[in-house]
Amino acid sequence: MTETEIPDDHPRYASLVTRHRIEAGVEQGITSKQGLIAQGRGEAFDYLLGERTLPSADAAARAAAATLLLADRPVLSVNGNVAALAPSETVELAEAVDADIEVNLFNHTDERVRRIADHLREHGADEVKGLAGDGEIPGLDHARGVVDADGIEAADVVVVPLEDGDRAAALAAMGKTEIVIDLNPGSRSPRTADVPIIDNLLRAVPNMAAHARDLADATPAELERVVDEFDADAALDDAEAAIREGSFADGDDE
Ligand code: PTJ
Repeated sequence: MTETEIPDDHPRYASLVTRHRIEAGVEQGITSKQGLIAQGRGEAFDYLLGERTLPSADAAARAAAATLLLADRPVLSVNGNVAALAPSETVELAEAVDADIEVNLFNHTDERVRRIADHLREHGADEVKGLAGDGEIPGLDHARGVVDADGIEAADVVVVPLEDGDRAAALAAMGKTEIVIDLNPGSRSPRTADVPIIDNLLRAVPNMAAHARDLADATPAELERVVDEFDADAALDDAEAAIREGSFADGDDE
């Protein structure tokens, strides 16, 4: 079944579209095979969350948008899963907050960086960083620490969807303000983040862009208030409680 053949009244429509996009990403050489496994983990957590954006995740997306609007050099980091699942949404978010986009891979190959950069350009990106590889995240081995000197290395705020815990910690040690999107509230990366968004990136990225557009005319003081009112620990606890207390009753119709 192709994405256009999935009936949109299918009870698991969103999940089937997501699987299709990840599969297509692997076929196009954009997504790593490990990305399939990561997707499966994410899907399990999303299922337990009820495949919805919790109010606490919406507050996180708003705080993330405010943080990005206040930033001097914001960068959106894109890996093989993000590129396959939400290329246009990522480009729209970058436009809404005036951020750079950088391809940054856990399983780095130059070929995959190039393919992802081309894919993002096909979805409207003007400039895509990550091809220079002339900077580093200190404390990681070379392949996992390679970034662009005028991109992630110089950024003050980075959005790292689906980041691994080591790199999230290394970026925090560099003094970056981190916004992490991850469906697992127990994962080390959202626990390291200044703003953890416990939501599916397919919902979180457009939601951040919508909040950014809504906050476009806010003063710096108003944006700072949005950031200050957000409580990262409470958001993580809320997501964990939703997963632990959630009902399995609605999800058995696959
Ligand atoms: O393209 P690369 O080489 O950079 O590799 C990217 C992956 C994602 C394969 C790599 O970073 C990896 O192995 O990630 P992990 O350690 O498997 O972590 C993936 C995390 O993302 C898990 O906590 C999942 O719950 C979460 N996740 C998966 N899909 C989504 C998600 N979170 C939000 N939205 C999703 N769609």
